Amino acid sequence: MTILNIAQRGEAILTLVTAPVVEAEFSSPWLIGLIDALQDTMLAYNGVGIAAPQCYVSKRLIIVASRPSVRYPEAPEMQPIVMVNPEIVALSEQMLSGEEGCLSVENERGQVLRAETVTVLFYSVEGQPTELTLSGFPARIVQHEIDHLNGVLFVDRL
Ligand code: K3U
Ligand code: ZN
Repeated sequence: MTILNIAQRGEAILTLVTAPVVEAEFSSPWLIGLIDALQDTMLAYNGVGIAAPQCYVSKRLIIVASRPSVRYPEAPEMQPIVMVNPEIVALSEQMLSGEEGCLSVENERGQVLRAETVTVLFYSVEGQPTELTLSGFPARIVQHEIDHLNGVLFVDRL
């Protein structure tokens, strides 16, 4: 098990637009090891998502792992989904405000307006493309994590 350090608000790494994972990196031991370590780190810090730049790796890679909790009792239980080079290809016009927190912003939560439904195109660790439509809390997590890939924190949206 590898627990990585989490960058905190104010650190430059969290403000960068990250680089795509390139073809030669798919299925590589480096990428597989990074995904394992991100997953271990997300679980260790009780997160429902994580993005590579939060762990000082400026690459377009996120994990989304919705589950019900006291704050989000209606959230669906999902197996963690690894998304390499995720791109939002459609957003609903319907917007929803909901509470967010972040492992990179200690002791702050806020209401953020997000699209209720998103369609996201992403690649698996092997480079297999998938398009997925998510609504509600999982859609919120995807938008929050893709923001991290573009150097944006939820507090920038308050
Ligand atoms: O808000 C958090 C939470 C933890 C357990 C159950 C429900 C919520 C912890 S913060 C979190 O999980 C972020 C992860 C981060 F920092 F990597 F982005 C993801 C997130 C939480 C809430 C809304 C949207 C995204
Ligand atoms: Zn975050």
